[in-house]
Amino acid sequence: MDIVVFGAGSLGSLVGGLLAREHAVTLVGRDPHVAAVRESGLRVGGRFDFAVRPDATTDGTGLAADLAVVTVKAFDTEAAGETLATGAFDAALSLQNGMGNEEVLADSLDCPVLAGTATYGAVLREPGEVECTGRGEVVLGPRGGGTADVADAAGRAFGTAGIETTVADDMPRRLWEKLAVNAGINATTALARVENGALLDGPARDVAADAARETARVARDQGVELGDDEAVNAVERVAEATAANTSSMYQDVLADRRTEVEAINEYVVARAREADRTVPVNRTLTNLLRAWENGTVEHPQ
Ligand code: KPL
Repeated sequence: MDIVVFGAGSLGSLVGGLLAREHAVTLVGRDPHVAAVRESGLRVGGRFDFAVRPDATTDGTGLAADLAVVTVKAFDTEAAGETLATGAFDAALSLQNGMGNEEVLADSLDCPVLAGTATYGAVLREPGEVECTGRGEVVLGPRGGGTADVADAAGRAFGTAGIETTVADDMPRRLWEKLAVNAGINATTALARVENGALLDGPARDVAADAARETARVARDQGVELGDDEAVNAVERVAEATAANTSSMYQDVLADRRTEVEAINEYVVARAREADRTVPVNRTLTNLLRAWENGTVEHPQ
């Protein structure tokens, strides 16, 4: 399959590297990473140990492929959709944190857009080198009905590349469960400056569990059946599988970059407000991250 991976950050580089073992992959990202991949290939270390030579470019316009896998930060989704719309794809798949990314992509793209979640741990160690810090899984499926064959084909492409993949027909619930995982893990690890495994015991554990429980309650307000215990168990499962990982939000804080708090904890706060529900833990996490961004990041919004 011809696959474009749009967003060569940590997760995009890991997924792109794994896919490149079986498929013709083009990574779209930024220099100096793209320049290093073009010159010497992409090394995938940590839980894997191999090197591949995918195509790599900083210019995502006018590309064509069977599948576009979108791995950019949630706040860059609209721009990604507009750039991908200048090319031609049979299908697109969002593998991003936060909610509503598929809808944003579908506004720009003519092809079917699949929803997806990924719980692999990944850290870009240096240009041209990504480390897999935890084997998780990819879950993907149609956003609504009607694209099951497209989802099956994408699932097969991921599966043959050795990526643990489930094709699901209940993506709204899966996306809320992943939101609960990110609401629990990302802001907590970023603020406490700890790796994901620190949430398995110790003082930050309750913060993560409470943020996940609040998210599950808001999911139920939205008509999605996600139990409190399911959400907390999902946080624990992912924290265990990615114990050695620096969460993507902690990586952002370490690099003084804008975080995805708006698409994660702040999204939970906004949906809760609509249902007259208070979510104090998500609100506190949001406010602390926002305060840090306002004092550190040049243009947080
Ligand atoms: O999605 C992640 C992230 O860091 O953004 C997890 C799965 C929590 C891995 O750290």
